[in-house]
Amino acid sequence: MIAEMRAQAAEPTRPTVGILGIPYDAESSFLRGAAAAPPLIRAALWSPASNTWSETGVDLAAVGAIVDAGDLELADPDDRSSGTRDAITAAIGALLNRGERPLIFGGDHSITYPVLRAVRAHHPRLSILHVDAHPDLYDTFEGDRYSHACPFARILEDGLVDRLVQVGIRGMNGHQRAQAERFGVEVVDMRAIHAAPDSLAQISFTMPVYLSLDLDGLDPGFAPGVAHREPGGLSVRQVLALIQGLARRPDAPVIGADIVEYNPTRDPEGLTATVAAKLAKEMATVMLGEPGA
Ligand SMILES: [Mn+2]
Repeated sequence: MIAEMRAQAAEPTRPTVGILGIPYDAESSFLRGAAAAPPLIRAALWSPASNTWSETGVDLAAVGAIVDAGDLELADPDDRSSGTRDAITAAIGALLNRGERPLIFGGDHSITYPVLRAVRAHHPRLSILHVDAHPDLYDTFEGDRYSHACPFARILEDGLVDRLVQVGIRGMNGHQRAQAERFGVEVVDMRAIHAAPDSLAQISFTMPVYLSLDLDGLDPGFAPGVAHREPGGLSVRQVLALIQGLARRPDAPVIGADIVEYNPTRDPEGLTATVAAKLAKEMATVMLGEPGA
């Protein structure tokens, strides 16, 4: 019996993806609404309008691929104190302790800092691939160090990541440029991508990767359901290729991901929920360790 268990433990097991919604938008600086996103992304993900297979041939409805922990119940959705952040860190820590790879539906982008506190505890070597129109590197925004404009400054200050690569940026200002230089952030902005489309395919990692995807990294023509629409962004296909490209490196597994800043109040046709779900399918697939395109 014991020998059998040892033999089973020695088998390489396929990871499981754990979905958790974090319905929190109290750190939004311009327009709240992202707290309502998780159930809508989930509904789009399993909508009968599409099937449950990823583009690279994985059935996400297969038993053991995805477990869904539902949405985090916050004591007070308006609470901007450390209590909320601690609750988020604890929830992700519990998910990681179960051996799952978190796929998080936000919420505004402020959640990524407390999420990374939990992820870092499990990954001594870690890169972040951050897709966004904005670098989110403010030291403080309107007096708030935990604003959704600040999470990557907090992550870097706390040493929660070894390498940060930002893609799709087109909202850089002087302060954030100085922050990017101070922290050694690698910025692949939209002008660079336009000048050399191959630059997206050149991005590669040699350690575990956490993918943080703000939907406003996409062009608002593809994903209008965001608070901070910034024209001139990525196409859905460019982001899909970026995600699928992460499957190329066995030494750089994708160990977690978030999709944040979906704002249903700006998405009357539900188009952006469909985009979020499409990206979530490919994210889950690379987290399962399946070969990419
Ligand atoms: Mn953004």
